[in-house]
Amino acid sequence: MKRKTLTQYLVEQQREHGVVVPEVRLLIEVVARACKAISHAVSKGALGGVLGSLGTENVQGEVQKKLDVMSNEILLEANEWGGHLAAMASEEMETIHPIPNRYPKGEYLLLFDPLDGSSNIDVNVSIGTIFSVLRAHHDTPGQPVGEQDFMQPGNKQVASGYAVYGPQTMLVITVGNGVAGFTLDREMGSWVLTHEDMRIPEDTKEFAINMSNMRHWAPPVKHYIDDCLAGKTGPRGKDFNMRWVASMVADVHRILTRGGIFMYPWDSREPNKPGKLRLMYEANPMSLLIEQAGGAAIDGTQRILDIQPMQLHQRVSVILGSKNEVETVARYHKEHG
Ligand code: AHM
Ligand code: MG
Repeated sequence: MKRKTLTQYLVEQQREHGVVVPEVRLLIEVVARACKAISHAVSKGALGGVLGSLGTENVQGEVQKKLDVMSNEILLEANEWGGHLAAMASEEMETIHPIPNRYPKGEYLLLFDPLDGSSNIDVNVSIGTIFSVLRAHHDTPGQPVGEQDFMQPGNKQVASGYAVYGPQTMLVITVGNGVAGFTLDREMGSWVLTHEDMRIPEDTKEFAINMSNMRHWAPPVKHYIDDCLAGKTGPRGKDFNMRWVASMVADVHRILTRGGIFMYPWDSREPNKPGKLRLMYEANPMSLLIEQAGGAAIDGTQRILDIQPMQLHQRVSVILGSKNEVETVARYHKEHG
């Protein structure tokens, strides 16, 4: 059987479903090409001198790894010249990156977490790149695009996706018509459609959460996990299994493949922050994928995709995955409310 490539998939989405315009097709292909370059650097590891830290900090005060910075540069460089973007924003940059004047500008905005799961880089565990695409509703021609143009809820995303650098390198995307997964054929250098129409089972017996934070959780989350741990004879009536990779891409990829629930909830270590993960670079793109695959994504009480962002680097509590399980967690929040 001859398999489809990413280009074929996108052309079909454009022709048969009308969900992709040529600029977005180009945009996704360019992002995919950048992910190929990142994958190449990641796979070299110590041989390529890419492991370890740089000694610098990003805007959130996190120590940057060499690969965080390299991946950010690869994505910026790859996406600057194509003429399809107005500006970019990244977890690793303090403010937005408008397209330089030497290049033509387009109407789309690209946001990314260039290398997610940084704590796993040096230990050879799966990491990834997450991206989100918005349209710049920019009605003041001549005026440069500003941060304000990015302040759109996740339900306005035109496309989103991630690349996971694991035993295989895969690209998983949505352009608003379901979720498709591509595997990188390294010899051919092409993305091949291997996971058509990915769907998340509605029920699950598997959760992903960093259990070491248990004592800091809010009561509804603590109560929910306690009930899962109680197993067959407890209130949930079934035994649960647990997985935590500590790379959101890898944890979400597992859920897209076999169901489950992923949680990075608010906790009292940083009471003034709504959570650890970032709304614009992590929660929104992943929530769109999860919903497009039949799952659900909330912050505890509210649909993540409906949150109106106030800041580029805004954080959020994240609960996503199998639909019925996410609804169960929402119920625990209501009951404690
Ligand atoms: P990063 O973008 O700096 O890599 O941080 C995000 C990561 C997620 O991929 C993952 O779910 C979480 O942080 C892991 O956090 P922890 O180390 O607290 O388990
Ligand atoms: Mg991240």
